[in-house]
Amino acid sequence: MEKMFCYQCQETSKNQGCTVKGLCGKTPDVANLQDLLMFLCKGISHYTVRLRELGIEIPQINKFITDSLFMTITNANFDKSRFITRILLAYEMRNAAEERLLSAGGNKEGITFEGAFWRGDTEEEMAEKALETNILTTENEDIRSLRELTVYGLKGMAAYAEHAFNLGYEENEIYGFMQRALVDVTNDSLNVEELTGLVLETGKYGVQVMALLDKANTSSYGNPEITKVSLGVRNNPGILISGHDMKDMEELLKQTEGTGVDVYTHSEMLPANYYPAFKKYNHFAGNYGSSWWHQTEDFEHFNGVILFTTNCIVPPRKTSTYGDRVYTTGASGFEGFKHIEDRKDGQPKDFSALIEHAKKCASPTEIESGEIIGGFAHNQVIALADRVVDAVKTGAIRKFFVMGGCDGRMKGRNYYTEFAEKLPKDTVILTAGCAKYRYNKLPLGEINGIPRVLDAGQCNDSYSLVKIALALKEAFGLDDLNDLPIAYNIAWYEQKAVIVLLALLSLGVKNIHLGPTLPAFLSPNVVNVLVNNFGIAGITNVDEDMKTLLSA
Ligand code: SF4
Ligand code: SF3
Repeated sequence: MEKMFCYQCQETSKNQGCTVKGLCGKTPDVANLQDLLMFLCKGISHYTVRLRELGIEIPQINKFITDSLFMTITNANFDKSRFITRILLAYEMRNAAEERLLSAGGNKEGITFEGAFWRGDTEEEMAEKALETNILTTENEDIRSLRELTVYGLKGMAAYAEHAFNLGYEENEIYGFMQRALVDVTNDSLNVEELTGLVLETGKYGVQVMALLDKANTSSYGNPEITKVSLGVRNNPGILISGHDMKDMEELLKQTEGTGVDVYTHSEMLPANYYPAFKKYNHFAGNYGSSWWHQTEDFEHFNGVILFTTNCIVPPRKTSTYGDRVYTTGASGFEGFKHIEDRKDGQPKDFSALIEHAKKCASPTEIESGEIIGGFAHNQVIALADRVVDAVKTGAIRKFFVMGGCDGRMKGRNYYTEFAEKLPKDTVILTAGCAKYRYNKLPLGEINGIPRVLDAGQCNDSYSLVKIALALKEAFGLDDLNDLPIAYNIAWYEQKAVIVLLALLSLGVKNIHLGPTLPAFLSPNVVNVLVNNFGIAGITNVDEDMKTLLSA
């Protein structure tokens, strides 16, 4: 028997599955503990779904399940001890849900899913159960594929729900869906058609959660605005913040003000530079380095302290010198990195240890200079709508290319750099997510003052791209989003990209090209469903895809 099985990300071994150790660095024990945590979350959901029928919400459980899903996202958390603690907590949550159900007059008849009652306290028992219950035990590959597609969508959804929660925004309807879907993926009576429906429904809630997060971000920090972000360095010591969480960003900026420590963003935190509430801080120094997987180089040169608020963590190399300068918080974790505890009683997180640490560090070594421009989220682009529509009507802009999503290590991802370079000069790239680092520093120029790369923000800001597309549809008086001069050439890596993809499908977007490889968790039949109903396609080579996408 395999030591583990995981095929949730684009870099999965041989594009089939990691069975010995994760290519991401996830060890089999952590992989199995993550599987077990998912198994228990499904078990807890069997009770909460019934509780909800009685009108009862348990906020602590909603939060627990959301956080647990998020923690199992690729590259978020590698810390075995955190998963063991969480599994022990899951038993308590499950007991609490069961007791509440019975005391409210509900019943648990018919709950046969083992995760709703299994308990094993030793690590060995946990590992064994995880292997006995992991995804390979669903034998039918199409059912397995649709179940996992749903669960990965839920993981992405959970990430966005947690960021919104941190800003004081939540919707019980979203938690309700997540938990119902966790139950549905354990239901052996659901057939391929019904599960396909569940996948699409997941996309619908994906739109809802991204709208919620957009509201949370923009109400808290203002609408992103066009901003030139510095890529160089200053002379003070610095803290480099990575991940996606804006509440952490806010608290870090407040707590570092006047300390002589500058704050820089890395990878997916770059869009924090576009928010008015953050731009006002003089010690917010810009962006340092590139997308997540460059961290092994970037962190080495940064010299200061690094804070991970979420994925994507890469285990440091044996020869690296920065491990003791890295901190995690929230859903992220890594054995050997220090962890900053969650907020308690409405108080901010305490970043003082990190700030004191940073003061003792050397200032960052310059690895590049200059600026990049971003901040083209929906509000800003819609404010420019007249110019954009004019440019399309006069033919100055022939087509938009949505090239959002994730970056990754695979060599073939040079495709996206080459694609951006070869795009005709009368085309504009719309982007969100860390995929942009493949081309956002290229001199691609402008069209009538409109940059040829419009960065809307983080992966969750793909919602902005949808809002932009809807506004353009209206401006052009079209009935169908697919009649717009927009082509989709999206890169994926982890599960947030899965929820973004499902959200686009649920909005009726067709003919999305997805690369650099199609997900290993899509069975051939499921791929066929996606091809036949949505025109989904993989990528081939730059010239051919360019021809296809330009003529579509
Ligand atoms: Fe493998 Fe990706 Fe799973 Fe890591 S997250 S174990 S690389 S499939
Ligand atoms: Fe990137 Fe991890 Fe997906 Fe948020 S930071 S897009 S890969």
